[in-house]
Amino acid sequence: MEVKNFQLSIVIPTYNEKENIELLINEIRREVSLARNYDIIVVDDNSLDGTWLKALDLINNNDIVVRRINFKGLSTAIIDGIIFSNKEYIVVMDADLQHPPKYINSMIESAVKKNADIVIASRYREGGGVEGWSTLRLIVSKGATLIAKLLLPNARRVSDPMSGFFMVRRNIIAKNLSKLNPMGFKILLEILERGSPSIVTEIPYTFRSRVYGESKLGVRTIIAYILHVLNLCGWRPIKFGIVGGLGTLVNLSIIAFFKYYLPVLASKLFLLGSSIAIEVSTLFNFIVHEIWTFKDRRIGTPYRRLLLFHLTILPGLLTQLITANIIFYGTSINPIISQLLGILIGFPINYILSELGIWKKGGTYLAVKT
Ligand SMILES: Nc1nc2c(ncn2[C@@H]2O[C@H](COP(=O)(O)OP(=O)(O)OP(=O)(O)O)[C@@H](O)[C@H]2O)c(=O)[nH]1
Ligand SMILES: [Mg+2]
Repeated sequence: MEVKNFQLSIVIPTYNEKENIELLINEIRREVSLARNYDIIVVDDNSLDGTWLKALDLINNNDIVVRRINFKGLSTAIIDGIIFSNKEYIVVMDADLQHPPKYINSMIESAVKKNADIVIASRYREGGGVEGWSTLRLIVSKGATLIAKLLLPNARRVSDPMSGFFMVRRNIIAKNLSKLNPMGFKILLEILERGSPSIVTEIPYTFRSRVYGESKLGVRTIIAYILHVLNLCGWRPIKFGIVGGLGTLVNLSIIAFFKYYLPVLASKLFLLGSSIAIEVSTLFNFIVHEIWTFKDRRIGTPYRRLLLFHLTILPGLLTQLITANIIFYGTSINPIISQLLGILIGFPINYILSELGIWKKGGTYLAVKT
């Protein structure tokens, strides 16, 4: 497709954005110069301030205002907006002027040039940024991005998987509608993981600060986000933790068995006894990870993974040992708590090495072009 024939809908989810929607629609009309043929779809969840009514006043013939009654939720609003479109590409953007419409022109250019399925407007690419964020807000955003990147292979491939400002080919949504579970706030993550896009590009942009209206971000949003990411990664870290706990039980049961039935292995030959217990529990953990935690990630030979798994135990154990000792000697806290903290800090190290090194994602990776 050429730039001049670009077919575009701009989907804007709104909740109590009466002051912003007028400014935004005017700015879109002024700034979006590359697409001649675009329409605007506002999806409002029956805002108390009557945003939908205001939007109805502002739209042209081809535009749509959807007023959802008894529905609430950002991601479902976006998906509903996309379903109303009949254009090849959709831009999704917030109503609160944080996503400057002028960048839609660069998104169109990038989509045409690279034949992209998704174009992400990224705050974290060189040339992009954020305006007016507190340090806390920056930490929350960076922390959330890091969690997504650790747990989700496609999120790892792009710089700003949490962006709310992006362009997507409508087909990606239409073809995968039954796979998408639009919970939470971050629909882009869902599309990256479940929409099977092949080509993704990114353009840098600067996120503006909100002038009118209130942010809907709060503790509930953060909890919903964590549940969303866990859902997308098949609850892998939780499974990993359960296996670790069971492995510890196996380890201790073997020592108990030796104590009663082979006392020599629990006294004079304790080094041998405890080595056997460690090895058996390591094998136990490995087998359960293979058939449960990472069953969809078995690429290459199992021997290679088994060897790597043995190697990764060491850094985790070392971290555990060092942390527990620093805490115990440094703060003279109860030794059980020190040990527990050691285990808690060793756990992510083990998990990360397993996720990134041993049971890596196989198959075709999404191509990121810039
Ligand atoms: N239709 C609909 N829109 C929503 C809902 N929640 C938020 N929105 C809209 O989604 C966009 C993003 O919401 P914001 O509250 O700005 O979230 P944010 O941009 O992550 O947070 P801030 O930076 O603090 O503004 C805005 O246009 C909101 O009006 C909802 O439940 N339904
Ligand atoms: Mg906002």
